[in-house]
Amino acid sequence: MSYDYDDQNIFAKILRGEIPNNTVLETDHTLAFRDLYPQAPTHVLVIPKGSYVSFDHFASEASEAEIVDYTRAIAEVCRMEGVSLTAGDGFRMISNAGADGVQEVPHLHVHILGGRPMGRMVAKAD
Ligand code: DGP
Repeated sequence: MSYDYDDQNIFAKILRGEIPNNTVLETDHTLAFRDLYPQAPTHVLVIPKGSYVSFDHFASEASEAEIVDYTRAIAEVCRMEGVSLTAGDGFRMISNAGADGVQEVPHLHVHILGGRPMGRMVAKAD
């Protein structure tokens, strides 16, 4: 079975410049921008420019250049935002996938959250 990518998702539109974003960092293969509905003092979304639905899709099919670029960009965002362990007090990184992961936007993104203690890792489902 292959991964199904919907190119009408909101982050695909951001990548095509069809809707605006508040960019934090752009590299060859990666875009980082502020979440529209921040849940912490730092809340940045980091996405690959390639068409990947989820982290497992990216990890299995992206090129090594994309994977290196994406991983390094995440570290750079943490440093720039002052939440890395070299520059601050830490962060939480979340990547939701699919229905059980409660993923709203079907383009791979990691949330970088910081600037306050994040509390428990996972809330109990109802
Ligand atoms: P997730 O549930 O992991 O798929 O989170 C999607 C996140 O995307 C959510 O925190 C809100 C954010 N978001 C949704 N639409 C937009 C948008 O148009 N611009 C930005 N910057 N963020 C958005």
